[in-house]
Amino acid sequence: MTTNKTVLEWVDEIKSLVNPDSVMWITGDEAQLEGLRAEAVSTGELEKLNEQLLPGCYLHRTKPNDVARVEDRTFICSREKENAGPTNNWCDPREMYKKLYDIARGTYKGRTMYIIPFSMGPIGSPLAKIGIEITDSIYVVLNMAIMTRVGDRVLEALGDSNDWVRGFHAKCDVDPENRYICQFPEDNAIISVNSAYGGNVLLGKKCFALRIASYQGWKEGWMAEHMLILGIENPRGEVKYVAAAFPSACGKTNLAMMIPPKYLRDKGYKVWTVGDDIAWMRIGKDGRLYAINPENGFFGVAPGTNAKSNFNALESTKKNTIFTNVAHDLSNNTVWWEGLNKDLPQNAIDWRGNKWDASKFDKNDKSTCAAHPNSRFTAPAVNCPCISPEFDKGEGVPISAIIFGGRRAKCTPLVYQSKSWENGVFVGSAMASETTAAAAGAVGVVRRDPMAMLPFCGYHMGDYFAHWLEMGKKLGDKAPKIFNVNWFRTDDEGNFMWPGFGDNMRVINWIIDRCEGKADAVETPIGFVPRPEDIDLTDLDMDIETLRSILAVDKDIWSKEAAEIEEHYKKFGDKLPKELRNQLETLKANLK
Ligand code: OXD
Ligand code: MN
Repeated sequence: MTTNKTVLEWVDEIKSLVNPDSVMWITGDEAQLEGLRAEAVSTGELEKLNEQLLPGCYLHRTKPNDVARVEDRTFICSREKENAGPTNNWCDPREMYKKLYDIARGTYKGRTMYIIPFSMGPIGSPLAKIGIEITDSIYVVLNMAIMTRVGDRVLEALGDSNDWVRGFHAKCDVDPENRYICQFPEDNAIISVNSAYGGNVLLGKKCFALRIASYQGWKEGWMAEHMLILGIENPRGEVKYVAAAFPSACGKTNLAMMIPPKYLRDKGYKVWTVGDDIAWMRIGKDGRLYAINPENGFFGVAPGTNAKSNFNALESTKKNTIFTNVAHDLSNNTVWWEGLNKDLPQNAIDWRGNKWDASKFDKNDKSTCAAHPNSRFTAPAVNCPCISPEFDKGEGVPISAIIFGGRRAKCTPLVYQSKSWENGVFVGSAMASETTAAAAGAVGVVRRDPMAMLPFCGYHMGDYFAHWLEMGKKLGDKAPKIFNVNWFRTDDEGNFMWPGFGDNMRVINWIIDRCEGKADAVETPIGFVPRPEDIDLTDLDMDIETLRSILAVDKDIWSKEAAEIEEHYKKFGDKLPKELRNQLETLKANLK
């Protein structure tokens, strides 16, 4: 426990609001967590999986109405509406506190109130921050114990400080009509009610590490970004780090854990995972940008994960993992999901808890799936075979390149380098992805998702762009170089033209060579694009003409793109930094 008055007062306030039967402080002791696992198994909240095949692993099912983040019920409750900006839902904080307290009042009756002290980032790291989550869900406690560092050590590190984030979660009746995920940036506070699904209730993740932290970063001069962090070791043993932001469904976890092609492995290239979802970045003493992954585990999408698509992610899930909404294979008490392998389980329970009929499975009809398309694994980062030796150190890793990307069938080339930091911020601000058949709604619709932060920026996005520009000024010539990639160019029949997965390493190598001034490129209206011969195609069944075509920048397509960016920019009004408007004008002029 703690003597920190700010903590004790808040805990008392929430306790008298929710009226629990009992209170438990999470200490971080394994024995305490083991007791909670046993309790959750006894109530059916968790099912214990095969101890030989999946030691320490459990299965959980959420309510069918509670399977994903809910952007339409997520609010940034800044005091002034203007500060939430045009891309967030906003509500007056006084009104929202009242509404949420009314919803949560008395709802812990008959339940335990768990108090979880947690650190985002290695405890004591200068880049780490502390939070406390109160919850009535054992599932939340056990997931937070994987995704963050929890327990007494955190309270010791906090001491008497008031610099911590208040996270309050109440499951209530898991009623979608009264579900709210609210951030109060000026109060360092988060309240989440009526959900029990990961992204809405593991408050350290999107709510704190992105929405609240992006606001803190703006005020304190650092950056909280929706980025993976990857280390690439060359045969001389030198490791260079890149951070990359892609919208959902663009393969962030895959890139974070990729396995290089054999010819590169044979030469001695290695890949190290620092993070797969979030990067906190600060300027270090030497003036470079340093990044940590504030998380301690992976909350990854299960469907599509297999030994070929992401061997390292699959390995990470083999022990001490919590699976949510995947199928339960009763033949050996393990788990299964679409894309794991071709052996459809013949004796399985689907994610809704019903017997699954493999003979009715149609891969184009989501309603016949055994696992929910957004089913997840919560796996400890230490399980990952390629976890970086720097992961736990806390000093952060120096970032050489920042990579943006999205899913674009025709427009964006395989890779290009921006012409400057400002130009790179422009590229990030215009980032977009085309919807796939995997998501609800029309296919091929372009969704603008600046820096992949659209649902995660805790303040006005115009101010966020200005903050990026400001960071670039501070970094000067030590700033990482900014690139854009697109693994998803298609031919006229709609087939992907680039193999992706581990072969993306060929592109990453060009990026690193560019950072070191070693690789060639040609200047185009949008930035520097490699010549086809600059990308190493060793052992790849791809002709140079195909590569040339996916590196091409089509002026007509880009003129339409510039017009769309102009439209996209309108919503930021006066807050759009003039540097970005100038960048757009320069692009238009370059395309003439
Ligand atoms: C995630 C997301 O779950 O970005 O990481 O939606
Ligand atoms: Mn994410």
